[in-house]
Amino acid sequence: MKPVENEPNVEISGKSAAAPNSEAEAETVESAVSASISTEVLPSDSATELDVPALPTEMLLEMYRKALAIRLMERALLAAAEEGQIGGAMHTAIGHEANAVGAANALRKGDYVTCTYRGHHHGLAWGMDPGRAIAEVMGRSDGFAKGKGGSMHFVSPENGMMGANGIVAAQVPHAAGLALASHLRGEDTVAITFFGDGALFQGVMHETFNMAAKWKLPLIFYCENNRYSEMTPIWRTSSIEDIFLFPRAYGMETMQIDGNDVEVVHAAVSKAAERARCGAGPTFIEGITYRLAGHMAGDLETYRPAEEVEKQEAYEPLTVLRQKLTARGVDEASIAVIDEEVDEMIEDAVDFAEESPWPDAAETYRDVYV
Ligand SMILES: Cc1ncc(C[n+]2csc(CCOP(=O)(O)OP(=O)(O)O)c2C)c(N)n1
Ligand SMILES: [Mg+2]
Repeated sequence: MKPVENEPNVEISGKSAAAPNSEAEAETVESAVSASISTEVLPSDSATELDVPALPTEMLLEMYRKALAIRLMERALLAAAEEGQIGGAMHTAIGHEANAVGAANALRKGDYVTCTYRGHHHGLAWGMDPGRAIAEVMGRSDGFAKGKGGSMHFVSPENGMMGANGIVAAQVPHAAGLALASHLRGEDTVAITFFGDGALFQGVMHETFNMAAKWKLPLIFYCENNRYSEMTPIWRTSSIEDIFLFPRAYGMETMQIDGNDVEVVHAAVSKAAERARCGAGPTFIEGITYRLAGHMAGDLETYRPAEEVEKQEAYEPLTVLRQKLTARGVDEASIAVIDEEVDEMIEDAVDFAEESPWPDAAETYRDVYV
């Protein structure tokens, strides 16, 4: 087990790097910024050796289209939030796209997903329509939950998207419930649950690890390790760097992979799904990734240096995908055509959402359990 490296000589006080979101507080986190996360963009030496078959070019093109749609939708949502069009907190998954797209393509229609408040990418990867998705985040009546769920409660059961959750780790036992239901009904449906590195230290994670491993539930635990919990770098919260080693204590198969490469994610999730469907139980996957935008709309990002973000931008999911496509003979012009089509599709989706009416006041008490 590897201890956290590069642990900087920063005194941990009550006022840590966890609350640096105002100019006035920026100074207090200066020391933390100068000793931010390791800027490695790839998994550590402990990364799992995985057989990664090359996916057909047609599939890669579809994945590129989807990942780009997610990216452009997220950028549009950030802009809308800045214009004051979105109520409440809004977190984007800019930089995390490959985790969602690679996983969704490795699973079947009908397989379930649950995720964090940073889950728009999972929604789109699971087939949610961008126009209705944006409408939901904007609180409009054409949204998937009639505008009543918003970003933090992104949900679309008809697409297998069983819910985002604003409570860190709460979506994880929900997925175990879905996996248990599938098991009890004798179905071969798999559930996958996405969570962040920060969720790993919630008690409910460990209760779920134990139960899922003991009952051999058809469940995939997928940690999108972006190495920050809100504004706190991972070295402040974890005693070891390779967090995929934690669930091994529960007798679970684990993998640490490159979460910025759709083919690697696809290979890992395919393997985990195969195990789940044949009754071999859950698998824990740690996808190393990076959040290129702030933790949420309005984040001043005073807790990390710009150079760190720049370094990660050189190895982000869309760049990796474009390089793969070029290496397989897809020319720049064909990629530019896709870029234009997806751009237009997201512009239309934004227009649709903006034109969608506000929910009727009478909706307030509908769909509410008493
Ligand atoms: C139970 C609970 N505690 C604290 C919070 C406040 N909070 C919101 S996001 C977050 C950080 C989570 O980090 P991570 O799991 O790494 O996910 P990321 O945001 O990096 O995707 C925290 C602590 C919360 N929402 N729920
Ligand atoms: Mg995180």
